[in-house]
Amino acid sequence: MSHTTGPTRSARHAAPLVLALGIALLSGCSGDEGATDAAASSSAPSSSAATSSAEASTPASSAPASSGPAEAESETVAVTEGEMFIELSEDSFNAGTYTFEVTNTGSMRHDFVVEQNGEDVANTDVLQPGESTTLEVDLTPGEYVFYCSVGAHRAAGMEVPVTVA
Ligand SMILES: [Cu+2]
Repeated sequence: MSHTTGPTRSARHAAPLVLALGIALLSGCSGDEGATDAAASSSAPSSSAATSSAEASTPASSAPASSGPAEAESETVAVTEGEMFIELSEDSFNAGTYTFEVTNTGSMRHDFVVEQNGEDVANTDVLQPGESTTLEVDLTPGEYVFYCSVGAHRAAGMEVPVTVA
């Protein structure tokens, strides 16, 4: 009878080195200038809720890729539609809840449809020229296409492929 020896437990427990990278990208707010960075005692981004108020719709144009997941909050994305394009104020999407503010700036009717992995998951009503509306969508990781379903607009260019990380 063979008898195996008991497993030796090598409980290595290396304490993870936590690097607190406080990258505060303060895009210039309109109005109050000359606000110096008061990096006084804001440390420890622990599990407590980082309350960032001010749901200001600041379309940060081409912001650098933010490293690391931010807090899960609803984000507002401006969607501008016209003949024959769809323009987004955001070009990088992480999983979470988004509020799309869709504005039809064209002279034709357009709508806004969110397609995930080939299936429509949300859409607005058809917007008349000059109309706007909002659409709240929970984005999960995957491949999306934002498009207009009116006529042959999608084939004419009204589609934007989006990858949600
Ligand atoms: Cu359209």
